[in-house]
Amino acid sequence: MFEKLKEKFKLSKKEDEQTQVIKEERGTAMTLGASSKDFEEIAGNLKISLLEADVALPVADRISNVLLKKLDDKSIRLKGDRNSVFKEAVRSTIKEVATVSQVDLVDMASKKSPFVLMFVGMNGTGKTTSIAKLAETFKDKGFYVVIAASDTFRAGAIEQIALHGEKIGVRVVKHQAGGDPAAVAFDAVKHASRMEKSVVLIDTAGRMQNNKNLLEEMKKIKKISNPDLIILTLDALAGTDILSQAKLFDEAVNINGYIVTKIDADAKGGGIISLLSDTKKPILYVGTGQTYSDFVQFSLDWYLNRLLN
Ligand SMILES: Nc1nc2c(ncn2[C@@H]2O[C@H](COP(=O)(O)OP(=O)(O)OP(=O)(O)O)[C@@H](O)[C@H]2O)c(=O)[nH]1
Ligand SMILES: [Mg+2]
Repeated sequence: MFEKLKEKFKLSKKEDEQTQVIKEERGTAMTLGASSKDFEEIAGNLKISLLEADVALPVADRISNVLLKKLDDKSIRLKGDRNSVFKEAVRSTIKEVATVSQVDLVDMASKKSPFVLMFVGMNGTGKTTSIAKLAETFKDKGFYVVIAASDTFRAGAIEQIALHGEKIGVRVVKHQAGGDPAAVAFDAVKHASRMEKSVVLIDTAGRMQNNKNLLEEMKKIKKISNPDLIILTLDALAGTDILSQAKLFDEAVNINGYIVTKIDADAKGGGIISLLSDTKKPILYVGTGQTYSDFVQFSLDWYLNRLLN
């Protein structure tokens, strides 16, 4: 990932001139000694690379401006060769615009029972799969997990989540297909409230931007189940579109955090940077494949290591 970005850490000068770009300062730290023109070229190249990696334009602008400022005021003083200096410059710049305070779901769940999470998102973004992965995570930590099969809309959805429940060994509360999804969520919360250390994961139907009925239904599920957090699943492959999805769902039900799925299949990786930088809401987990264990608690350092190394 970010192959082009790595390429563009290089200045267009000859190698012997380039070594002049870094000069030693006080015998220990290196500082960048290139001209403003070089800095503009570096920041401009970074912006192009970010756009190619699916970072949204205003966010790419913001990041390249922050980098330019850091280079200009020489606030970047790092040890190492030129490439690692630039890499660290890019890393610290992205961190400056994309750091969001992290939320630990397991920790939150240990403080409140039942801990209720409602999952929303567009069709096929990975709600059901992520719920299964999270169910296993909570079960492994000793929680009593209840899944609410509140996608009563799509044919086969109830059977799909019931099968996951069977495989993982957690309870799935379900009604018949076409039933009221809010009633299913209500029953699941009621059942869980009789158990200690319990977690409720509410699966919901996938909805498109233009589907008013399903958007209204989502608000009703929220009202009746009163979730502690509403989590939006986003498919990394949607690229820059994930920002508009995040805004749409946030306007409808107020999103608390994200799960970004399919990052194993996303060669670009920039959508996550836009999402964090623009919305300042946390990414809780990322999906890295189709099996239950392909699920990683998100941290920006982990992600940047993946992108830049
Ligand atoms: N490679 C990969 N595939 C994933 C990941 N998460 C989910 N999938 C796949 O994406 C497809 C859709 O996943 P679902 O969990 O059914 O998505 P959904 O949001 O519940 O879909 P609807 O209920 O139809 O709205 C399935 O084939 C999953 O196996 C992931 O992290 N990586
Ligand atoms: Mg589903």
